[in-house]
Amino acid sequence: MTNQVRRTLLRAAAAAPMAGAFGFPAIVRAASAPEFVFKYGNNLPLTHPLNIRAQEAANQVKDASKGRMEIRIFPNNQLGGDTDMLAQVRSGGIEMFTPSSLVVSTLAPAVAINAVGFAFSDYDQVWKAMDGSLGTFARDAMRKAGLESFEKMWDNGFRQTTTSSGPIANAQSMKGLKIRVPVSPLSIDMFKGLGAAPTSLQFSEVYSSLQTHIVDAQENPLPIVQVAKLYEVQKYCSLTNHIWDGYWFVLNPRAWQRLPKDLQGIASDAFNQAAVKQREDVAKLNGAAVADLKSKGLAINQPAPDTFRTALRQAGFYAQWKGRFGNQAWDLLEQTVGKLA
Ligand code: X2X
Repeated sequence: MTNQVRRTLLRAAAAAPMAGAFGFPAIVRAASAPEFVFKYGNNLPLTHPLNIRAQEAANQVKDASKGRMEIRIFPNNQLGGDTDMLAQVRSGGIEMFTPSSLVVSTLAPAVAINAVGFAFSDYDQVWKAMDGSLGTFARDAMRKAGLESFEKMWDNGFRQTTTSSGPIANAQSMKGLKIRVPVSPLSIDMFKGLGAAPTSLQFSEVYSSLQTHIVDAQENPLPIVQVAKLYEVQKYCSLTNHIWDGYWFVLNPRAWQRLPKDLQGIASDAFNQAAVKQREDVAKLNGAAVADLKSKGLAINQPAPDTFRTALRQAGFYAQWKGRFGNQAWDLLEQTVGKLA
């Protein structure tokens, strides 16, 4: 029994001196049960800033709502992989989920617009776009596909390439590389455009598929290479910076609409504030990650970005995806990053 439960029981006992051993649990439940319980699933280990800040936000919601609302976190693919959680949050099996926009794009293709290869050059550009009209555009597209979302996006990071086979020095080194990418048509297409042999797998499969050499490479931001311990099953890390990726905090729309306005306000304030702090955490981790991963045995190199962009242009990648995303999304992206195609 936790201290909290013990105290609650004692308080209930004091308030109901006549209750027998049997009536007692019912009184406890009535006194302490939250009116709204939201289950929140994600794909990352508890040590990632996404989980640390989400837990803080959940605590804040519990306090500010005086216990009326509780958010229970299920980290690390406990409820299934991304594809499963995306289905659950749409059906209402869970109320909250943080998919990468790459993953949302299987449902609402235009939402992956932030992940166009080599579009963003730095975080100033990223947050200007995602806190501005590109973010609004993506949230509208998700709403049309049956998902509410909080306003602030959470950071995953600039994606880097790790391999067990050799460093990526330029676009040539991608030739034939067996690389795992998320379940995302954009990622598959981009790596095909670079001449690699990409395979889509959910994140829950990544460590084991690298370990058993089903694939030789994967690509993720450095904090994920750290917290998921991918350095144990990879030798090289090339700072390709090919995609900027972030997490949308999505909600089941019916569960969201059932929440009274005051609780909606408490929850969105808590999670939007937590998102901003989480972005700072990831920035700090990025600053220290190269040294840390070197000390864990990864050989790190910095390829020049130009050969990649050129290879993608020649493969027709930008022209094709401009068509697939549509002019509105593409123009909004180019407003921040400049001409791509
Ligand atoms: O699956 C991945 O690689 C991850 C963890 O970055 C995403 O959620 C897209």
